[in-house]
Amino acid sequence: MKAESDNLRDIAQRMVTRGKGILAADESSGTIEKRFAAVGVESSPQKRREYREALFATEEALKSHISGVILFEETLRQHTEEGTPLIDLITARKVVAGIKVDKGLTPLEDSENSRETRTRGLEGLSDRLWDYREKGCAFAKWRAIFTIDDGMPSRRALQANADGLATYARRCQTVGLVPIVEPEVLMEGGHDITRCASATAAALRAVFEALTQEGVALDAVVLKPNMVTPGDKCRARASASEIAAQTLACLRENVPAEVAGIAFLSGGQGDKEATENLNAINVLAKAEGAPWPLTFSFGRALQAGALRAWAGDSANIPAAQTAFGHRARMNALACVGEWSAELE
Ligand code: 5MM
Repeated sequence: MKAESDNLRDIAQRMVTRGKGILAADESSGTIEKRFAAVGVESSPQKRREYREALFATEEALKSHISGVILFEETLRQHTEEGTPLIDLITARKVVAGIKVDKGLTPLEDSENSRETRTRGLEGLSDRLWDYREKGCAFAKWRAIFTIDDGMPSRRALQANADGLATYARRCQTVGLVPIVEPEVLMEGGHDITRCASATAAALRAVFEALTQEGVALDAVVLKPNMVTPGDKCRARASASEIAAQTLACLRENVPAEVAGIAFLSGGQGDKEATENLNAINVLAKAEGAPWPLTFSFGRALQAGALRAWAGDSANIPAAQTAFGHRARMNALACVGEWSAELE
């Protein structure tokens, strides 16, 4: 029988298979409500099931371009009309299923700045992890966020969130689940790309220090960071090649080579924009070398077209699947630096 550590490494390797990426479909109730409202759909358990079932049943996308799917807890309990658990649609296509296990954000205690947060969810986590594993999950996800502004991210926010991520990651590995570690430096703000690079570096340094102290096996961790970009309100925009150069430099300096792989979040970038940036990162990584696979774990940038095409009408499911399949293929090409605008 394989040792648990070999199993964890195998799962992590599957999650970052070259030429594939992860679908983040783990929007919590509040977030999916906002996403649905943007296309005029009222969120209900039935609508959430219909939409997510459509994504998971997109045969070609899941078989060829998707390595893993992150679920929200509710989805783990949902079934198709025929009674098949939704998670089976994923695993039947040899895609790894995982789950968001954090419980969202809460204001950071003792912080001078009321906008800083830490992530909740450690209480009772180990019991929940055993349960998720039994229900077919092979990995978990925990997201911490960092805001850029005067004095932010503060030392305290960096430390508290890094500690939370490390405790979560250690508990995951003890239970036999691969942790996705997601320290997201938010794109909101007027900061320039250099400021994003220094905040991202500070977040990554704090996270890897905490993971190491906690004894987390880095070869069984998937890192889900932001790309290094200017803030959304910054006038000085950056080209894809500048974003790629800044992102790779920041990762090289702050992410140990043992980490199994890097799966970027999209963070509010447009869908084609995120694909173009991911492609530029991989073109550069091919030229200069990088120790990890560099792939995607997009939510919005993978689903925007599908959501618009579906717009809450079951008659539109084939169109939504076509849109999702296309986006997944474009991002899969970007993971190996083979995307080009003409393919759109
Ligand atoms: C899909 O959304 C995930 C859950 O978000 P909430 O807890 O806010 O509901 C989120 O963690 C997501 O996986 C990441 O932010 C990446 O998604 P984007 O849209 O930034 O690629």
